[in-house]
Amino acid sequence: MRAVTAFARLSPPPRLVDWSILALVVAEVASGLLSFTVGTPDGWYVLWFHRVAGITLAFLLCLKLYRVRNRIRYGEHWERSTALSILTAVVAIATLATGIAWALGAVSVESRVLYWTVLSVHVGLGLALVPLVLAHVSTRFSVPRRSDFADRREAIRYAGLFAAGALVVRGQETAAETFDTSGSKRRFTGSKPVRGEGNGSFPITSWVADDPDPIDPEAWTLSVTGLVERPVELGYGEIDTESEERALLDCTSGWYTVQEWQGVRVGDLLDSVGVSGEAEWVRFVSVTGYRWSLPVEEARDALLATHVGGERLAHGHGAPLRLVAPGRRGFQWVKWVERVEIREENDPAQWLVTLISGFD
Ligand code: HEM
Ligand SMILES: Nc1nc2c(c(=O)[nH]1)N[C@H]1C(S)=C(S)[C@@H](COP(=O)(O)O)O[C@H]1N2
Ligand SMILES: [Mo]
Repeated sequence: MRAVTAFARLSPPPRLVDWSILALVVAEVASGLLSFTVGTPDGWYVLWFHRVAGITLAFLLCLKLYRVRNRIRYGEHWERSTALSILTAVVAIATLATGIAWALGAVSVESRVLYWTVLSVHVGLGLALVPLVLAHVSTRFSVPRRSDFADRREAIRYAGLFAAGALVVRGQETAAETFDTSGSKRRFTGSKPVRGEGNGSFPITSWVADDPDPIDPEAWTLSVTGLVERPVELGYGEIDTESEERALLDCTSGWYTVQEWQGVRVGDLLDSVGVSGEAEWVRFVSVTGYRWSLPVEEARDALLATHVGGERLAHGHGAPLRLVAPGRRGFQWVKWVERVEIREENDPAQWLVTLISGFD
């Protein structure tokens, strides 16, 4: 108990705690979503910040809950906003708990809530937290004062909290490296390995709602159009399957797999149609409308795969043809590709399209 009191005495002033919780929630959602764009280890710091700020937020939340404990326990001054406050606290704790459980390896990729991994539940809770925290703050609005920020002691306290968060994260990593023999090693993105080869060895995942009917390869064609000299439309039999590449597919729902992919190198496809000088982007479009664009130079190294692990692609994995984009997160590996468009412009609307394609 004395330790708790000492901890509470270290606490920054209540108004400052409240505003920093809000700021950290916003920073967590921003860094969490930004982490979805990170596919190669040079973006490690986005995840590092997310983890450290998450632990710092957990400290601050403890301080805050300790401060308001009597109000909760005795139900003093129950108002309509009290229910909102409690809901906000529950969702905040659940967000932290799912994030920490994931990082600690307390749950695996196979632990599902309905269809979702615990990491996806974490993301959903995190998104729900934003409107809750904003509503909660607006019912108990107290404007921050200059003196809240001007105090050097407070700045030092906050730096200390953040440093403690960084120590916790480092300690967890060291402990995992030392004791974790269960093979639950995460990538720097937080994703956990799914082992095996071929169609049956990794999950079928749609970003949101894409679920087309199986495609008859005989009735399907691939068109290559846009800023090219000789647009073409290829049948399944005309797709070259000579290029092979071992590549890592890392889904934002928290799993990754390394597979041997086989198909046509996009660079070879581009050379066969003759790309014009203004070309900057290559857009891959699915039969469902789902699409993603890559810069031309990067696209050249990508593969349009017909096979995985020596087997013809299964429908769920994008047959007859799916994009394999090493270094990109899974949601950018467009499945069921039917159009390749060479363009001058990038395509910001792709973000929205991937979220809504598949809904009628
Ligand atoms: C809404 C968007 C969010 C996304 C996309 C997201 C994403 C992630 C990811 C990918 C991880 C796994 C990191 C790892 O295993 O190393 C993670 C962990 C974590 N997240 Fe989030 N998150 C979001 C929101 C939040 C929010 C709002 C909070 C805080 C309230 C939070 C707190 C945490 C914590 C504490 C961890 C575990 C850190 C650790 O112990 O290493 N996240 N999150
Ligand atoms: N057309 C289309 N392509 C898609 C998706 C989708 O929903 N529609 N999901 C993406 C996501 S989120 C991932 S992780 C990978 C998963 O590939 P898999 O189902 O072969 O494992 O496909 C990507 N390609
Ligand atoms: Mo994904």
